[in-house]
Amino acid sequence: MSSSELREEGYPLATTGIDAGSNSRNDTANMLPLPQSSGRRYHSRGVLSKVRTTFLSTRPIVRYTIIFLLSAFPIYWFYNDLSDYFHLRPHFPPPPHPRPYGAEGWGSHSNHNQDESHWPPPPPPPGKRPSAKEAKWAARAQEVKDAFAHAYSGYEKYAFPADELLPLNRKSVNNFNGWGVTAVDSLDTMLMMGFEAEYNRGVQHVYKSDYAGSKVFVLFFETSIRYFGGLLSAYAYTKDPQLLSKAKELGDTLLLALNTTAGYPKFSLRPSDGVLSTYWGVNRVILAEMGTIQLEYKYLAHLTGNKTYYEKVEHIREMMHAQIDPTTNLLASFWDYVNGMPAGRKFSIGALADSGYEYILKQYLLTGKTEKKALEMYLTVAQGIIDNLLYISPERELLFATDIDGPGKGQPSYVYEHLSCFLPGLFALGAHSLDLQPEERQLHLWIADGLTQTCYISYADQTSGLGPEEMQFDRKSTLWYPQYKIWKKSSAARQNGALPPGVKLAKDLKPEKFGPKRDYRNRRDAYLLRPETVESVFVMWRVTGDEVWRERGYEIFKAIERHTKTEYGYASVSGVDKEEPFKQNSMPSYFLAETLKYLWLLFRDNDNRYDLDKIVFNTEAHPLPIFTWRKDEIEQFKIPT
Ligand code: DMJ
Repeated sequence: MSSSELREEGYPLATTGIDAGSNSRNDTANMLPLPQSSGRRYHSRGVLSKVRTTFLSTRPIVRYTIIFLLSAFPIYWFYNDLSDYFHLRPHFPPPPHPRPYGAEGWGSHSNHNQDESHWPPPPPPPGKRPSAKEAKWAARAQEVKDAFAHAYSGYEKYAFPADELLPLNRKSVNNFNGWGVTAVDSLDTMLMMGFEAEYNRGVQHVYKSDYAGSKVFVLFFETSIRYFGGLLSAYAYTKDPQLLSKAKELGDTLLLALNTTAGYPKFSLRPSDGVLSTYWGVNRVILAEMGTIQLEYKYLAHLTGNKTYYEKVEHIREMMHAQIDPTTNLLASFWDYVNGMPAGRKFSIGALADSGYEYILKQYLLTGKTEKKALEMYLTVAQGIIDNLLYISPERELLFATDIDGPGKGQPSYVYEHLSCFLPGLFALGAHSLDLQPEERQLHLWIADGLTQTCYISYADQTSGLGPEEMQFDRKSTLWYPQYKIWKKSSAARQNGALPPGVKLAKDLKPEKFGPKRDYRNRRDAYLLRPETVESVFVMWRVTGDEVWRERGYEIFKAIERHTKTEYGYASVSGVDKEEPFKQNSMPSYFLAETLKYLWLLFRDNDNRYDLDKIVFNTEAHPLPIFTWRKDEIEQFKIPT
């Protein structure tokens, strides 16, 4: 911190020398000159001998008490001040103002937003005695909560206020701007799980952070989803005006990155002077980066009434909508931020594109199903995915989503990424919340089911029980949809409870412990503590109510506990098909923000605060409350409904 920042924070600054402040000079000028050193020594010797005589003349008990107090003080002082200075222990300042808390983290709040004043709803009233089954799931939810406590306390103790904990040697790393990403990313999880003291310490850090004046290059995408989304979600739960103002500061700062000809964001920006920088090559931006800001900015537009937020991100959605590839009905992975056009013919649902698709449906849901253009767009690209990206493996009939590249309908890579395992959750969410024809709804649900089964089995297949980062499927795998259509016309489809190819009953989905029989090989055998599979497992449980999803989620959680837990936190691993995977020195903030949150929600019963009809999770699992555009917003922002 610079000295001016310290002064603004209200810290008294130490002063030195001639400039040490007016008093010191003037007071000295008015005093009589003292005889120099000798006088002072004489004076102190007299005082000291008096103290000594008095001290020795007291009773021994008094003497020992004084000696004890004098030696205890430096220890106390060291512990309270110096240890803070050297970060030997976390600093726990008191919260600025008491926050209202209900039984598990939140309760009533001011009606900043009239139309969301019903949200979050109060915690459910204590019910009847839990059944054995309910008690089992409550105990499992508690295990996840304990895991969060372990991860966060390690971070807080050894890494805060840096970004992430290095879980093998209890060091820290500033890999996301140095603004304490784990603390900010975890705020709403702490509110949900009821970690009040930890939340209060984390939010203090937010108040002190200077986003707009930061001189480091910040990553546009990661900063949006982790920090901006995290602040907005914590605000939604607490209605703390300071959080809204920090979210606005950050939102305004990130808008600088949209200063390109097409209005698409560049890869990174330096807040202090607005300098932008690219990463993906000349004039390129990826779909995930331009399409993953609509939830956050639309919510901020609604909170503040500022239409710029809406316009900037809706413009990007419109550009994407207008440039859906007519051959595939998909969105290109690369775009040109000068001419605004798609660049190349790579189509994917994984790393470069994932949340670009996710936000199309979710912005429609977040804004109370009023933005019909977003719905139309989602249905178009969902069909594009079904037609072009879904494949089925030859032996085990595993359904997977891959990417294609090249002219026309392109060539598949047959790679299924862990990152793509969010897709089934999206299809399930669409099937659950949209007004689809029964046949279409069933199709989307089957796709969700089959894809999540593959994501889950990629964990169960491995010796460690943890899923690989990338699966390379057999090149004999074939497009799924044509097979589905054939099956649909067959008599088999008319049997009661019939399932299409790629979707299995739980009893028929068996792990394959011997690699070559799996239909895929591990292309990247790391498990990076990622959430996508448990995210989809959670949505499947919510949408279908089938307990099997919870059991699968618990299996995954146990494998995480077995192989990734360290003394200080949790660690990403490589070698998922080994007895003992190799721990890497990394604990990404999304493990706390997403993975543990989805697992906790999966095991938690009877809590309507997290209904999928009330909230929408941003891509980093930060819940935002569903709202409807008010009449004045529709007029002012010119929202087509
Ligand atoms: C998260 O930061 C987000 O979910 C993002 O959309 C992509 N994946 C990582 C975690 O895997």
